[in-house]
This record gives sequence, structure tokens and C-alpha cells, in this order.
Amino acid sequence: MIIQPSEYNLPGFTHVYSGKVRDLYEAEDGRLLFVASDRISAFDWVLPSVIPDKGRILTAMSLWWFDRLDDIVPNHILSTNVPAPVAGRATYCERLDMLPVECVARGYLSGSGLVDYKSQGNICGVGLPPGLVDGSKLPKPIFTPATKAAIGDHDENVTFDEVMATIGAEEAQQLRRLTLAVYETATRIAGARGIILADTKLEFGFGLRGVHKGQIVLADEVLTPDSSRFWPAESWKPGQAQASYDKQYVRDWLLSPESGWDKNSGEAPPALPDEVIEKTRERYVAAYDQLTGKRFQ
Ligand code: Q0Q
Repeated sequence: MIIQPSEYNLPGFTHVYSGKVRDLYEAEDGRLLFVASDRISAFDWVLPSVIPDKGRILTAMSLWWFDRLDDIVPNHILSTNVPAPVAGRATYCERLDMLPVECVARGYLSGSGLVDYKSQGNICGVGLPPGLVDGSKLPKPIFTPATKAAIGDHDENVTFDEVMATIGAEEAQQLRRLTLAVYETATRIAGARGIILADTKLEFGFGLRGVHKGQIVLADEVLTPDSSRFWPAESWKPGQAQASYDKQYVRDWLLSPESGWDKNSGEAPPALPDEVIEKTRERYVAAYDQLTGKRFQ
């Protein structure tokens, strides 16, 4: 997968890194600029179509969550007073010494967790009862860490012992505690608003200076439909693939004869029709409005 070069006019900024849908820059003063693009990925492909306002909506959602998680863990956000070309879709962040662990919390069985459960009866070495199916609610949320994959690869689920061996027992226990605390707060808030957060992926780092020096700090984006599985609670039905709150229109169209695409062909998916783009934008707006109780502007 070829990541497109930087798509924003940001004189004075150095392009540091691009993920599937996010971009990271460094300002001249050393602060990082975390940018959420309008790119969308599906079936492990970055689609050729963008979803207008997706980056702004998910940035607003992430900031809304950061505010509600302050009493659990400090975060890397420094300012939202960002350059005009990325207004509303970017944040200035403090540079952290990132921990090499994808901190995943799961409350439901899906994705790679379902694959591991079917093949080994556990996820990341965490035992689960027999008889669970796709979409089952787990007896309690579990910490299922993964190693960060190179671009284009899948993260690899690892055991807690492996995390302890990588970063130390104390730090691993802190990551597990913080990840589960964030997830349990988030699922309570989202659940009260009719949204199931089936799982989420968090990133943490150590503060390098100032008030966060030596502390574990929550980084990246948090609890968005790009970092979490958002399911509409009213359609939850274990035993089948759950409807995605935000990407279902995209998935259904790409899998329909109308797209002319075969997801097993190895060929890149086609551009989306305007109607699918608009409906998907509306799903991101609806997710923000339903979650926050505010109207996205
Ligand atoms: C950092 N990333 C993620 C990423 C692609 C971001 C490095 N506060 C920080 C952060 C953050 N957030 C990072 N490094 C140091 N301090 C985050 C994986 C990937 C685009 C944006 N990579």
C-alpha cells in the first residue's frame, strides 16, 4: 500500500509519519501535530474516496473523550489552536516516548479475538468460557495487547507475559489497568447512549519533560470508530457479524455486485459512489451527535 505524500500545505512543519487515515507532523518548536484525514479504510485497504469532514468529526469525538478520561489518565493534547489548513482536524500534542504495545480492551468477541478464540479457546492467553460466538459479550472486559505492525501488516496478538518481558512488569500492569479503566468508563458512557464499544485500541507513552515527565500518558486518538468497533446497540445480535455503526454502507456497497470488486482478488477497491460517501458522512455525524448529545458543526 503506497501512502500518499503529505496532503496539507503546512509550511515549517516536517512530515513525520502517515498511517492509513492519520498523519503526524513536527512543528518547528518540537510539538507534534496529529492530523486526522478524511481517508477511510475498509477490508484493510485505504479507499480512493474520502469522506468529507470525517477527520474533523473524529477529532471532535476524541477531544470529547479525552476530557472525560482526565481523572483516569493524563493525555498528550497540548492545544487545538492549529494551522488553518488542518483546522478542526488536528491537535498539537506533546512528544512522548511511545510504548511499543497496542493496548486493546475487548468487551465483545469479534475480529482477531474471534479468530484466536475459535483456534485456541483464548485471546492473548486470557481464558474464555466455551460456547461464545461472533458478537458475544464477554463475561468481563479483557486486556488483549498486540505488537505494532509495519505498514500493511496486521498487529499480532501477544500475551501479557510477553508485554511484561518487553516493557517490564510494573509498566505492563499499569497499561492493563489504565486500558481497562478507560474502556469500562467509555462503555458505560457510550452504552447509556445506545452505542456498543465492542473493543478499542489505545496507545500510551512516557512523558519526556514537564509535569508528565516519567508518567504514562494517553496518546493518539481515543475511542473513535477508527480505533474502536462502534455497534448500534439496538441491532446487536450475537451469532453473526455485527453491523458497523460507521462503515456498513461502505462494506455493503463494496461487497455488492454494483462495485464490481472482489475483496479476495488482491486488487484495490474502486471509488465509492457519491451516495455512499454522503451516507457514510452522515453516519459519522450521527455517531458524534448520539454519543455527545451535541450537534456536530
Ligand atoms: C506517535 N503515532 C501513531 C500515529 C500515524 C500517529 C507516533 N504524542 C506522541 C505520539 C502520538 N500520538 C507519537 N509519538 C510521540 N508522541 C503516535 C501510531 C501513526 C499517524 C499519526 N506514531
